[in-house]
Amino acid sequence: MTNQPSSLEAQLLTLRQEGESAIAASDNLERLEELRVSYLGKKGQLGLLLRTMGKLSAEERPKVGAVANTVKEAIQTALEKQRESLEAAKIQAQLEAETIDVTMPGIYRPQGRIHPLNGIIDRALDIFVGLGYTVASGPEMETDYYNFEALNTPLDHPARDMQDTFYLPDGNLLRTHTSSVQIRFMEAEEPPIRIIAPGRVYRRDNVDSTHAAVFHQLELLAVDEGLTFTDLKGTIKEFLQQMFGELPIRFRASYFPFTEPSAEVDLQWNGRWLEVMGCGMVDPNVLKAVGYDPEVYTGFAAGFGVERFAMVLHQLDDIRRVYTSDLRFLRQF
Ligand code: 2U9
Repeated sequence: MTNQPSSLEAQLLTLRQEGESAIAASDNLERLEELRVSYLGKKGQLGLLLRTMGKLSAEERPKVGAVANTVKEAIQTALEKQRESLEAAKIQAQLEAETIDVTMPGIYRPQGRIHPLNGIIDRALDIFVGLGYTVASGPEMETDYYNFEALNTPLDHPARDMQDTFYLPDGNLLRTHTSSVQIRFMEAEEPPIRIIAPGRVYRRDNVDSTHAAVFHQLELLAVDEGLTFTDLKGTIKEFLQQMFGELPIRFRASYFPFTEPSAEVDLQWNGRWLEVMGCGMVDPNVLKAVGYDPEVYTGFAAGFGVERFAMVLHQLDDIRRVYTSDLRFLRQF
């Protein structure tokens, strides 16, 4: 029996010192885990020392046992403390590496704009989609049948003069209106139909400030049981009001081969009557051509020139301005 600490107690205290300094010196979480296993693991150094406790006297054993507990707790505390500080350092390093300098100048991207023609088309489509219409499209190269025959305009019809176009060597042509889209749609589907067809069309025309050989049209078509001229008038009134505002409009009798009766629509714009659209009830011959029974179904149709709308709404003096891609002009929209 001696008051000197047993050699086991000394070894335990040395282990504590070594452990604490090794833990404090570890600089990453993987190394820290290795140290935990090495000191406190099943086959760790502390366990190894404790296995020799059996050799101690009954008097020494509880004392050394208490020391062993403090050593274990001290190492555990040191591990915990170091883990917290390593984790905090890791997050800090990540934050620093990923820092965004909000004062850095941005990458300049020139802002694009909507072309005035597309602007008109977009607005018109929005209005008609709001009225339950869907958008349809078709080829710009057409057969004589879809562009003329099916639209009640046979080869000897006088209206062909006004819609002279560009003919291809194979006998096909460049469409003079988007009405051929509606014929194709009706052939493929059954009523009820509510469609709108925007697109590029062609005319053999002398180019001047109000005419172009290539321009854009937007046509609508509704076919259903019981549609009347009143439905046509209401639809056009709603459309023109959303497009131009609450202005007076009037319907004037007119003629188109594919509608009967037909009308031109005028809008009172800046105090003057301005012709803005054509329309009519779909001719029974057109319904027959696509296999619909005109005794069961009626339809109405209307069309307008996109360039003309753009010229009115933006006060343009010359149709050619919308084709020349002059940025000084286009930047104004
Ligand atoms: C089908 C049946 C009938 C479409 C219509 C007009 C009247 C019209 C012009 C306005 C100015 C063309 O751009 S413009 O030159 N359009 O006046 N269009 S009725 O009638 C149809 C369409 C399809 C199956």
